[in-house]
Amino acid sequence: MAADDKDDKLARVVRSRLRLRERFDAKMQRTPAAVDAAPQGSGSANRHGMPRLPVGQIETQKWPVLDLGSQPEIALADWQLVVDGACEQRLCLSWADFLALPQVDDTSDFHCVTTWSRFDVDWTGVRFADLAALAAPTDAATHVLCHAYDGYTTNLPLEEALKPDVLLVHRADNGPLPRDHGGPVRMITPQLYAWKGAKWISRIEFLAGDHPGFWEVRGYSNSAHPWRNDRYS
Ligand SMILES: Nc1nc2c(c(=O)[nH]1)N[C@H]1C(S)=C(S)[C@@H](COP(=O)(O)O)O[C@H]1N2
Ligand SMILES: [Mo]
Repeated sequence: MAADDKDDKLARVVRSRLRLRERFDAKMQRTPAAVDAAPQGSGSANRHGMPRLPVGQIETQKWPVLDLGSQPEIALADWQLVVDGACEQRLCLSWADFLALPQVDDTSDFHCVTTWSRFDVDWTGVRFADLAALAAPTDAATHVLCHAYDGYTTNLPLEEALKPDVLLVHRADNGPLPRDHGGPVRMITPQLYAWKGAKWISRIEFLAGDHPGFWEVRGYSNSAHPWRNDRYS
């Protein structure tokens, strides 16, 4: 790529990131996790000021597997992640493209709606916010619908998806993300119940409105805030 192109691209990504922050910062400050004055749970506060163990949860050292009955096997050579919909720049990332994006390590807790929580999972991956800046969602975009290789879908408002601990991870506990937990790549949403994080993620679709995903149309809560027992709708 010519140096000018590279500068242009970087300038566009920086602009896009600043615009996203401008558009969604206020909304982020109004999400359930940010406005909950009396979050329910036990234990000392996590880094977001929430009680470590959300109400109704039990800590487990194990890592149960939950899926729809199939665990797709995707060879890295065939893997791709599409980012499309209401955005200026459609992306279709190969495995090499994905690994070339800025990688972050983060440790966060994992809360499953079926009442188990796993503390301190070490993750490595790409921030959703970085991918979003590359794709540059249009001014109309308000939500994403995440699609997975097993046909699963789940929806998120952008003010949740853009939180800095929302990652597309390919490593967990210092090893490659195991296939049963969504490898090669899954999303994680540490401030929401874990069903909001699509395993075997294949496509992130920006939308100009909300579109409930697989569990959201089957009675799970759309907002999924663990510190309010916000499990079902
Ligand atoms: N593609 C896909 N992603 C998914 C699911 C699924 O069935 N398919 N289950 C969700 C649910 S209900 C939970 S609790 C978590 C479980 O993740 P784990 O199996 O790694 O514990 O993944 C979520 N993501
Ligand atoms: Mo779940």
